[in-house]
Amino acid sequence: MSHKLLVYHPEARIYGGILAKKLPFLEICNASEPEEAIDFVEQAEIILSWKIPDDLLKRAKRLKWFASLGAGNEHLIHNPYIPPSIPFTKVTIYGEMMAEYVFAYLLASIRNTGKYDEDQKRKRWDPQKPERLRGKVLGILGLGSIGREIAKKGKQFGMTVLGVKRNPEPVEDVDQVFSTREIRKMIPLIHYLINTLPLTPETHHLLGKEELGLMKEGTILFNVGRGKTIDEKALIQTLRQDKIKAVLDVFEEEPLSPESELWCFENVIITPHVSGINLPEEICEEFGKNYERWRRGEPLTGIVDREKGY
Ligand code: OXD
Repeated sequence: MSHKLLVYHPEARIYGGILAKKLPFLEICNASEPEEAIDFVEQAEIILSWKIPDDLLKRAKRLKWFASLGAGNEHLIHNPYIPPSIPFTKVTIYGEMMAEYVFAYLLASIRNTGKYDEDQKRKRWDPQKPERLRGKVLGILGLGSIGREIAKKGKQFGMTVLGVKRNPEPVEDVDQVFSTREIRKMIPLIHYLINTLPLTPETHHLLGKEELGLMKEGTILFNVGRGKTIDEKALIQTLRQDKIKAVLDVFEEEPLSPESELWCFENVIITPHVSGINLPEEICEEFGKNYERWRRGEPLTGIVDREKGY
């Protein structure tokens, strides 16, 4: 039986093209603008999208599955046009590539790559010893698919891995799991703090002045989760003291305003929300496997828990 899939995304044709080859029995409408979807949406049983106008979504009266193209779905979680009775799934493949991002900057920092680049430009031979990741303490906020992949890589580098999780049960590759309430106990113990948290009412500004003030001298803070989980004003104040460093991929407002003081710090690296890359082949592979499960009536992977908010 053929099912009707609406792919709504600026790159819908790329996604739809891959899916048409993989799942030839699907009837697919690829749309980047509402006008392209308006006739099809009423028939659509599955929508694959991340940002879709309400005016379009509300017409999807036959919707049986909303498959998000993103990992964080705070903007969709309470959308009244995605009924609670139908599955809502998220992409869960970002862990490996986001771990690559984190370790790219961790390794560059520990092995002094910036210093050697500068030395080379000046023809300077200065064998000042770099450090090692082995033995360093990594603290991860959020132990979902992304946090767990970062933990796994941390263990491979011989690091001690600590983590914060809403329900602090044991997690593979994590030496000690703290509850969200115990976050202040963990922060002073670590060399690197990696924030992978989704945005929910509980995580909004979870890292504020006090938590940031607990970081020991030289700690590097990474934010690859959501900008609003860190109080940006408090972060700017902390960074002014030049005690910690930060690698920031997400911000309270994106794109980051040219007026933001964050651009001006020497102890900050800024990247434009690229730690998880939308790779259509990988995303379609995950969707395709889920579609087969859906067709067979089996439980789907990546179900969003709408109570928890992620
Ligand atoms: C996401 C993203 O998919 O941040 O959540 O890109």
